[in-house]
Amino acid sequence: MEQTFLMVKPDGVQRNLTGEIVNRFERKGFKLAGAKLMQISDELAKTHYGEHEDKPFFGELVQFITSGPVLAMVWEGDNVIATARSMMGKTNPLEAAPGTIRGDYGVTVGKNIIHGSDSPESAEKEINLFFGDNDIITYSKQDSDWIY
Ligand code: DAT
Ligand code: MG
Repeated sequence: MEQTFLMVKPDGVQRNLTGEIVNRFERKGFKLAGAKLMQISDELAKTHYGEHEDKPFFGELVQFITSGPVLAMVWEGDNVIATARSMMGKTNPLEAAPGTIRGDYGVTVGKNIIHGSDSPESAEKEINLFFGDNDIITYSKQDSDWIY
């Protein structure tokens, strides 16, 4: 089944939104396959956001994502990559629809609460960057027959 990498950013952790965010994906019907609270190093931040290294906001982005603990997670389910992106809302919270995480809780593009992989390629890359094979749990849940 498809997996994606989701991360509650430092602002989400500080603002006590981790429970709310986990709750949304759990209640949607997705399955948590891995999670860890971690402090991202400068090196990991630069690798993770490597596609943005030429952007004017890159320095600010790296500084922000390393400014406090994040909750890194792997979530699993049918079409979880695209569905999680739509549950997150647009990058700029001002454009994110109400009902989405960024639309409900964010105000600025710099502090937009959550990261989510944007394609199968980035999901694979990001999961491998943040998690080892032993950190990801394969298990069955009793609700799956009521979701699929
Ligand atoms: P997303 O996080 O929706 O995948 P992205 O990959 O384009 O968005 O950018 C990564 C992060 O960089 C984004 O979550 C917030 C920050 N960012 C993007 N555009 C920005 C901008 N114009 N000014 C400041 N920060 C920005
Ligand atoms: Mg992105």
